[in-house]
Order: sequence, then structure tokens, then C-alpha cells
Amino acid sequence: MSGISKILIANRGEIALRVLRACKELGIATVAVHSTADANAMHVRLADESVCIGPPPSRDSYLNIHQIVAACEITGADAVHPGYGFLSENAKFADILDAHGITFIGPTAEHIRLMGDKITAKKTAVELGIPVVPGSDGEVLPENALEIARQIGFPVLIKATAGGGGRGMKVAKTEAELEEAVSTARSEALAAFGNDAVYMEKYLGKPRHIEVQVVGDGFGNAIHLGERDCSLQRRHQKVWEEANSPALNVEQRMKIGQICADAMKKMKYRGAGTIEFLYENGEFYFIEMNTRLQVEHPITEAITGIDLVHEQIRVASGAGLSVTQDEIVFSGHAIECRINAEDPRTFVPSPGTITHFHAPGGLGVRVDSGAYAGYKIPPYYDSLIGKLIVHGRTRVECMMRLRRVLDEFVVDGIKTTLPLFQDLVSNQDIANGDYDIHWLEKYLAETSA
Ligand code: MV4
Repeated sequence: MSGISKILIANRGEIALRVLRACKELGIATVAVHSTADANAMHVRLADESVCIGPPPSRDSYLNIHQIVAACEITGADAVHPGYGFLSENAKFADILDAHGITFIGPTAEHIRLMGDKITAKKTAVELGIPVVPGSDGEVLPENALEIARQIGFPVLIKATAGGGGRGMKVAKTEAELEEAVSTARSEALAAFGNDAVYMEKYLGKPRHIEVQVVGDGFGNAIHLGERDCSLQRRHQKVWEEANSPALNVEQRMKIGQICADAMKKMKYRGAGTIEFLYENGEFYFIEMNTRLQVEHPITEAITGIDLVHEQIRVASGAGLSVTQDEIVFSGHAIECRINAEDPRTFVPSPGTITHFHAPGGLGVRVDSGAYAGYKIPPYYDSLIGKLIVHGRTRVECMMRLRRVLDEFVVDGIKTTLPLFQDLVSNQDIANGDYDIHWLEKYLAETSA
């Protein structure tokens, strides 16, 4: 592949391992970076080289741009894969790597910035022909909020333009609640993001969260790889994801997918991306675009057979996509369960040493995890310790297989979210695919002791 011979993986945990595996298959040398807390991590052991980049707090290590650039210089890495989280959507990081002649495996800094600001992202979506949630054209100020809200119609939602992922949102059900919702949203946005700009949308009451996977080559070619249904969340943390969405038929899938692929062609998008929608009463409403590889990407890989990290590396090197849209075949159904080191009911983190670890196997089973017996989960980072991805020819077969696989999975010594999935896989609403973004929180409240 043109130009990339050594990749530094600027991440940790299961995603560092995921990227490392793609590099190995492509014959690309790997550099792991790690904090002092991660010296014994699997991604460090399996990499060709490793560099310690600082103490445990992320801001001093995995978020420390200078240390990561220095690690590239020392090892001669010619590209960086940022994984998800950390520096994956940091436009300044992409700019700095560029200035050092190091390839950022991701979109252009310009596209990261465009989508990072949610007002600009939405304006761009409109220009590109993507359906959006009805709302304000741009920023909402306290003095024009009421007029805009009356045009949209109550209930409305106030969102921070620098936000995303649910932070800095306020609902106003009536005119009486509007002034306070706007002023609280503005001050929370200022405190959290250093930017008090907010915008307004029609509040959708019972939507599903459906997101479309896209990949572009930066030259005007782009494909979609169908959608994922990520409605099962708790406090904006996804818990269970599936592809395809139980709510869509093939015509709806290909229609929204084509809209997204066409939009990515028009903007000459480079890299993997996810276009997030709320879906209610048969309509899609764009909310945000993520310009990175996502945690739940393996379910898309399961139903398409496409290696998304392989495609990311190809397009970053200028080699183009390995497939065309008409070559993509959607096959069967996949479900991902996020295995967190947390109490399965309260989601309180449970770091510590894993005493026994047995990952399930068999047809249609994938486990992405850096965990092993004897591994000590440090308390400093995200509690995701692994992902279980199960594939079947149909959703029913996938669910049957998931039930079997959950019985095989052993993680002892810490609490994990595995018991929650045992409950969900036997639930009638889940079996029916009958859930929205509020289902899981309601279920947890109703079934708590
Ligand atoms: C919304 C919404 C209802 N109406 N926008 C939350 C995360 C952020 N990415 C967008 N979010 C929402 N935006 C309108 N106009 C409800 C949510 C929302 C949500 C969205 C996806 C998944 C879970 C959610 C949980 C609560 C609220």
C-alpha cells in the first residue's frame, strides 16, 4: 500500500488491539503507545514496538499530542490511527500530524471541524440533501427563542452546538419552560465546552437511534454499509447494538444509505464516518455525524464482510476503497453486547483483577477484548473491557446464538454487564425488536429490586 509502512496506534484497550490486527494482516508494522498504568496491556504485548507516553491520567498520556508526535518521530511511524475517543475527532491533532508529515488515519481536519460544530454539521447536512430534525436555522439567542419555538411547535429541545452525545440538552415542553431551558442550556454549554451557542429542534418523543456507516476515498467516491440500531442506551452510553435495524426493510435501508453515500461523495469525504439519525414514524432525522471509527463497527463488518479499519488505512494512504457499492452484500443479522467492568444494574465501575477469563467461540462469534486471566483493569479509563459480536443468518438465529454464547462467557473477579445481556436476550420486547431510545432506562427502573 502506497506510503504507509508503520502505524502508531494512539489508543488503548480493545480498539488498539482491533487496529493492530488490521495492520498485521496488511503487513504494516505497529507501534503501541501506553501510559504507565497500561504497561501490561495486550495491545502493548502484541505490537512490534511500544513507547510509554506518560502517567495514567489521559490528559498526560493518551491525550498528550506532543508525546504522541514524539513517539512517531522516535519510532519512524509514518501514520497514526486514533481509534475512537481520545484524539480521534481532534482537528488540531490532525493538523499537527499533517505539519509533521505524518498521515492521520481519518478525515481531513476541515471535515472534523465541520461536523464537530453541530450547527454547521446540520447546515451541511441540509445542503447535502440529508433530512434533518425541524429546528432553528442556526444559533438561538434568548431574545429570539420564543419566536423560533412557536414556529417549530412545542415541545422543543435546546442543544449545545459544541455538544453532542447528549451533553448540554434541555427540553421545553411549553412556552413557560422555554426561558429557563435556554438559559440553563447556555450556561451548561459554556461551562462544559467553553462555547455558549445553542440551537433548537423539535423534540421527538419516542424515536429510535439509527446510524448509517459510510466510507469515502477523499476523491468523490463513497459507499454506505447499511445501518446500525443503537437505541438501547443508558445515560447516552450504548449497551446493545444491532445491524440491521429491526425497524427497517430493505427499501428503507437502501434509500437512506444511498442518501448518505451521495452526500459523502458531494463533500469528497475521506475515511470512515457515521451519520446519526433519529427515526420516528417511518422518517429519518439527521442529528450528528461522527468522523471516526465507532465502538460498534464490528456488527457492520459481520453483515458485510468488509474490514473497516482496512478501508480506513487504504483511503488514508490514497489507495481508494477496495469495494464498490454494488459489490456489497448484506448478509444476516449481528448483535453487539458491550462488556463493561461495571455492576450490571447500577453501572458503577468495577475495576480490579480478572481471576478467570473464558471467551466463547463457535460459528458466528467474535470477541474483541484485551482482557485475560490475571489482567488488572486500571481505574483511570473507560470501563469497556470487551465486545461480544454474534452473527446469524436471521435475527432469530442471531438471538438463539447469543443466548448460547452468553452462557459460555466467563469473566470472574470483577463485576461485568454480562448478566444484563442474559436478561435482555430473554426479553419479549427485545425478541420483537420493539424498543426505542427510552426502553432500556424504563426497563432498568421497572426491574430494579
Ligand atoms: C434528540 C432527541 C429528541 N429530539 N433530538 C441525545 C444524544 C444526542 N446525540 C442527541 N440526543 C437526542 N436528541 C431531538 N430533536 C432525543 C435524544 C436522546 C437520545 C438520542 C439517541 C439515543 C439516546 C437518547 C437518549 C435520550 C435523548
